[in-house]
Amino acid sequence: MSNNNWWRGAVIYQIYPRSFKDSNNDGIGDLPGIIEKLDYVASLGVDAIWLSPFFKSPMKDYGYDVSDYCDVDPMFGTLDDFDHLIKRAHELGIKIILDLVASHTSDQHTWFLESREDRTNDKADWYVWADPKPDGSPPNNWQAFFGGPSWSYNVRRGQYYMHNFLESQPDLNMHNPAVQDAILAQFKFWLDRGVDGFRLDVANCYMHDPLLRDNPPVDDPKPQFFNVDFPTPFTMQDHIYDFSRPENIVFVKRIRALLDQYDNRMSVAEIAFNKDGLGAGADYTRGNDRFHTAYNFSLISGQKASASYIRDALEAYAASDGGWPSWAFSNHDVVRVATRWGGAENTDNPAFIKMLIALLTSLRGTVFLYQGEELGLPEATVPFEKLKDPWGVYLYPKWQGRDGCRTPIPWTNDAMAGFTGAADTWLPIADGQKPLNVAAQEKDPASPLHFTRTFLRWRKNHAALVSGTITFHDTHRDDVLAFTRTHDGQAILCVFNMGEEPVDLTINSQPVTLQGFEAQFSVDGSVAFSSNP
Ligand code: TEU
Ligand code: CA
Repeated sequence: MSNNNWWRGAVIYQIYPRSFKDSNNDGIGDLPGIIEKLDYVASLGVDAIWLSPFFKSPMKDYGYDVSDYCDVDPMFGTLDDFDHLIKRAHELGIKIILDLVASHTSDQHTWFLESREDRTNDKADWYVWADPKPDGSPPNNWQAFFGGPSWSYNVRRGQYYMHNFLESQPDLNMHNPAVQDAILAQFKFWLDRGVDGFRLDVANCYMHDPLLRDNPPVDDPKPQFFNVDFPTPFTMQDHIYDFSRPENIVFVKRIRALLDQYDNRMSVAEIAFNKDGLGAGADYTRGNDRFHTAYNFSLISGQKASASYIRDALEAYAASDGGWPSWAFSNHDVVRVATRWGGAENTDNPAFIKMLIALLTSLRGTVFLYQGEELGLPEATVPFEKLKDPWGVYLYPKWQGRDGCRTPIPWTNDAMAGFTGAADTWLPIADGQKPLNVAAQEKDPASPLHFTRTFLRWRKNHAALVSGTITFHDTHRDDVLAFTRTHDGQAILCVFNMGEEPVDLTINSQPVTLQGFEAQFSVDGSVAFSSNP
């Protein structure tokens, strides 16, 4: 049966393959490990899986530096393993979305190895090359997100190449139509293999400013990311790329046209570092010929659970002329929501965790649940000697980087948490996460894991929660969020108490009583579901 809109209101489970399940005891998760756990994923009631990159890679950015888009890195398995994975997932009714990192490649990709040879080879302008200034310094003042200049010198060509991230992640020159064609061919490889869609890594970084203009200086050295004072005297993005560069949208339309040649495929764009924040991605999703949806950053950057914050983010996006929204509280780049919003007091309060799961999956949009979020895993603390994320190593101790959300999933209470038979893992198993292991939660009917299953099943039977409209209500307090979702005459009042004290209030002239951290759903004036019955 054809359902081109399956992704609207879908719950998509993000798997970070290195840390999900290790099948061959080398301490690193892999595709056969994911296959072993597909029944578990299906049991949650999610619709699809977003797989973070498993392509061939020197792993300088843990897979976001691809050296061959059309092969599986041996660390993760083989193409055969991938075929088994997708076949089994489809049997279980789960779609598979791949993470395509098209803005840059690894410096070990054959395209780059060829491009850097000289100034005249076939791929000479597949990357962003520029001559030094007369004094030998980089062509302009652009700064890389992961620190230092965006330019690295290559002796063979006597030129600099541009990279938004690591020196080992050279930026493709997407202004070159041959490069666009080559990237589209990589998409096609996976579409033909049956994948259901793509998450497009930094899709707004595809096009740089061809005039290579300097970025303006930062007026006052204000924090730029993660409330960390990012050490650069220049704004990083202004002229590197522009969120609505006409050439970028032209390329986006080519990607969409390719997807539209297949049935039921979707695209979700990561529009990162977007200065207009709340309206993230509108330009990229407007109409029917751009991306299907864009991953909204508003709720993964907030520092506490706040009704006004969440409402503002959803209303601001709705007021933009963007397409269907996508929301997440956690991913492999940010502090896990249990810690970020829970703080020291509530991180491990199951009632708080359940309320968050209900809240995320009740928002109007497609929602992304990050592995371990269904368990309520807190952020791990990884000691400096064990940090892997180059960004964290660079900014430590101001910021410990992205490893705290990337530690292995605790499946059991065994020494190695049932993740691996090896004596050591690529990132340590977090002690603080172990008590929340899957086996323990399976035994506890009151666990966040059981709640996730129960709620997602209930949600599926209530179309208003999947695809209904959303209307917010004034609660006059920042710890209570309330909205109604409506579809086909069915209206569900959804109320979330984000504080630990019980509350009594009137919403839409209906009296509502909530326990601490309760998520409550009412149909026709009576409570139909509660996270804290
Ligand atoms: O992320 C882009 C990126 O750096 C942001 O997600 C950033 O972490 C966020 O805006 C902070 O608020 C993507 C991948 O998700 C990331 O893992 C890669 O390192 C990066 O691209 C480079 O490919
Ligand atoms: Ca392994």
